[in-house]
Amino acid sequence: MTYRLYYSDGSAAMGVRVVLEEIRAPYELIWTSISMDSPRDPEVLALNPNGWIPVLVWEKGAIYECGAITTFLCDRYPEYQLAPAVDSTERGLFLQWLFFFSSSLQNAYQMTYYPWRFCDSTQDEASVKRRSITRLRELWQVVDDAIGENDWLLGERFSAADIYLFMLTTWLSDSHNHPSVDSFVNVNRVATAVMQRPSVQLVYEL
Ligand SMILES: N[C@@H](CCC(=O)N[C@@H](CS)C(=O)NCC(=O)O)C(=O)O
Repeated sequence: MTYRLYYSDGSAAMGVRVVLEEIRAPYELIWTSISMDSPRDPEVLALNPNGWIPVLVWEKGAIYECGAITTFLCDRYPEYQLAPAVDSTERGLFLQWLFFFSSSLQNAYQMTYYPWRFCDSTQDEASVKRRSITRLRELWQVVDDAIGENDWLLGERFSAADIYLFMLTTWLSDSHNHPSVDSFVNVNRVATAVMQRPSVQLVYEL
């Protein structure tokens, strides 16, 4: 079967696409606008009422949430070893980072990009934005400290959590006053290593 991925450049769908490339699964991209100037695609809204991408369609339905799709695909294709097996020691750590990325880091990014969604009045937007930029720095520091001298997030083995980490580093933006990825040397080292993978080179056109 061919997966269908609702997709836009620069979005969280890119990480899922890298995973699809890694597992060599056939897929079709459904280009979707996430511009603030256009309404959300009714097709996406029907599958994800939040209007967010990625959404992955497979033979038995559709899934949204980047971390869930990533885990789903890794588990379906264990031969590619992108996630530790359910009963392995590193499984907990793998899930920990995926959940942390989607619940904390991604949320901090959302607050910096769309501050108006997180306050009642336009006067408060600047404050939300300032605080969330600080939060972004704090959260990346947690990741940086946890990596320490390890090669990857899980220590010695590469996993899809590193792909997710790489994707999140690409969202750091000077124009939003985000910290630079260079401020987090361990994160930067892992992201640079992920960047060498052919799947990432293809999806990110590096
Ligand atoms: N928690 C969701 C967040 C997805 C998300 O924020 N997607 C963005 C693109 S990176 C989006 O679709 N934005 C459109 C909007 O917020 O209206 C996930 O991990 O899949």
